[in-house]
Amino acid sequence: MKHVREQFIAAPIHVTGYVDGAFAAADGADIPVTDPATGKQVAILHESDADTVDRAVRAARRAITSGPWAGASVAARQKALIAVHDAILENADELAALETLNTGIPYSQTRNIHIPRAAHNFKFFAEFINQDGGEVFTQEPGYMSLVTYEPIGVTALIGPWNMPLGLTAMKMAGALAFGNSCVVKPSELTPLTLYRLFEIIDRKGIFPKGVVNLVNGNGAVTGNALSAHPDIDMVSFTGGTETGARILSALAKGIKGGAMELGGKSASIVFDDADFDRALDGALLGSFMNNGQMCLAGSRLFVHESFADRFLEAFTRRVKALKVGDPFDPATEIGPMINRAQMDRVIRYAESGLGEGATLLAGGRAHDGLKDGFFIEPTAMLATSNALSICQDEIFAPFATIQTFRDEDDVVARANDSRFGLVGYLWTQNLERALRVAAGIKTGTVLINTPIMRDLRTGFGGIRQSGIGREGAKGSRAMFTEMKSTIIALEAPKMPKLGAGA
Ligand code: TXE
Repeated sequence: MKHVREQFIAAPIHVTGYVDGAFAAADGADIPVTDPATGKQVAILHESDADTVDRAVRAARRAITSGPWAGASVAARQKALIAVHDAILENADELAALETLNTGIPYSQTRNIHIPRAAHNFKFFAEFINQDGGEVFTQEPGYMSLVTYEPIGVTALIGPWNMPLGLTAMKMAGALAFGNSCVVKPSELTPLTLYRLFEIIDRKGIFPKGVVNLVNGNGAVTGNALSAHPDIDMVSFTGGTETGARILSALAKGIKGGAMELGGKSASIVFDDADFDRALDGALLGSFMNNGQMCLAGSRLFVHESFADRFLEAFTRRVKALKVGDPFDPATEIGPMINRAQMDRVIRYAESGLGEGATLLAGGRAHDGLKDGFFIEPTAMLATSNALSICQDEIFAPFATIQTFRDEDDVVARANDSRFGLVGYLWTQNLERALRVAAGIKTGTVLINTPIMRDLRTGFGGIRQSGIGREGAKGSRAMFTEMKSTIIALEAPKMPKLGAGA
C-alpha cells in the first residue's frame, strides 16, 4: 500500500465539494494537503466558498422537501445505508491507505479498525431504524398520546482530522437513517477519505440528488459559512472545544441546537487490586493507539502507590520500545503527528512539564522517523500534581502522564479535577469498588477493565467542556430528530365550557 504515497506525491489529486449530485468546480482558494510522514503535498484542496456552501444547503433542503428522499420509507433508507456499508468494505484497502497517507495513523489500525468501523456505522443504523418506533401513552382516561420522531431537516456534519472517515461516517449514518439530508465538512487537514467515499457514492448512484453534499475548506471560511447558514437545522460537530464554542454561538443566533463531541483528558485509575498485566496493556493502548490522537485517550494515569515503582518501570520500558516510523510499515505502532504545529506543541508540553516539576520517564523530543515527517518520541511523564498543565490540557499526542495515589476518595477527586468529562477508566477486580467509583466519576462514559471500547447501542459523549449530546442509537436519534407529541381526545373532554352561560 506504500505505493499510494508515491502515486499521490507524483500526481496530487484535486479535492472539491460535491453539491446537488455533482462535483463542484475547482474555483476556491487552493489549500495544500500534506502527508505528515514525509511533509510532502499529496492533494490540492479547492476551498468551498460561502456561495458553494449556500448551494449545498439549498440542495439539501430541496432533497427533503421534494423528491424521493422526502418521506423515504424505512426500506429505502436501509437499502441506501447498506449500499454505503458494502461500498466502504469493497474499497477498504484503498480507503485505509488514503486514511494512513493523510493522517499518519498506522495502516494496521486504519485497515483493521477504523475503516471496518466506518462501514459498520451504516449497517448499525440501518438495523436500528427497522426496530425503532415512537411511544403511545393511554394512562390518562379519555386520551391517547403519541410521541413520534421526525427528521430534524438539513444537518451540517463537521468532522475532525484524527479519525476522519470513522467519526464522520457515524454522523452521516445517523443523520441519513433518520430521514435527513446532510452537508458534510471534513477537516481541511484530512479530506481524502471522505472525498473518495463521495466519489464512490456518486458512481454507484446510492442517494437521490442533494441528499448528501460535501463542502471542503478551512474552518474560518467553509466551516463558518456552514455553521452560520440560516437554513441548516443543526450541527453535529467533533473537534476542539474552542471551535465547538464558536459553532454554538453561531447556532444560538438562530435558536438552534448542536451536538458537540469535543476534547477530553480522561483519567485511567489503576487500583491495588487490578490485574497488573491487563491494566498495563490497557493503559498503553489507551494512551498510544491512533498515535495518541484520540478524544477518548486515557492518558492521565493514576497508579496505586503499592505497586507504582513496578508499574512505572514496566510502563516506561514499553513506551521506550514503541516502534515509531512509517505508518505503512506493518511493524509501526506510532506514526507522525498530524502537522508541524502539533509536533512542536507536544515538545513544548514536555518542556513545560519539566519546568513545573514533572519527571521525564520517556520521550519528550522529536523523533527521526522519516525525513521531513512530523514524528515525536512517545512520551511519559511522572507528575507531582494534577494541577500541572500536562495533566489539565488535552495534548492529543502519544503523551501519558502518571500520578500515584493511596486513597480512593482522593483519586476520585483528582480524576474529577478536570474541565473535561469524556471517559473514566477503572482497573480493579473488586466489583463493589468498580461500581462505587464508576458512580463517582463525572464523565459521559466509564470503562472498567478495558481500554477504548465503543458500543453504538449505548451513547458516547461528554459532560462539561467535553461536549453536549450522545452519539449512538438513541443519542443519535435525539440529535437528528424532533420529538413530536400528538394528543388525541377519545371522547368529549371534561373541561370547563367557556361562554356557555349566555
Ligand atoms: O480542531 P478544530 P483542530 C482537539 C485536540 C486538537 C485541538 C485542535 O486537542 O489539538 O482540538 O484541533 C472545523 N466553524 N481535537 O484545531 O479546529 C475545522 O475545519 C465551523 C479533539 O484541528 O476544532 C475542522 O473540520 N467549523 C477532537 C473541525 O472544525 C470550524 C478531534 C475540527 O477542527 C470552525 C480534533 C468554525 N469557526 C481535535 N473552525 C476529538 N474530539 O476527537 C474550525 N472548524
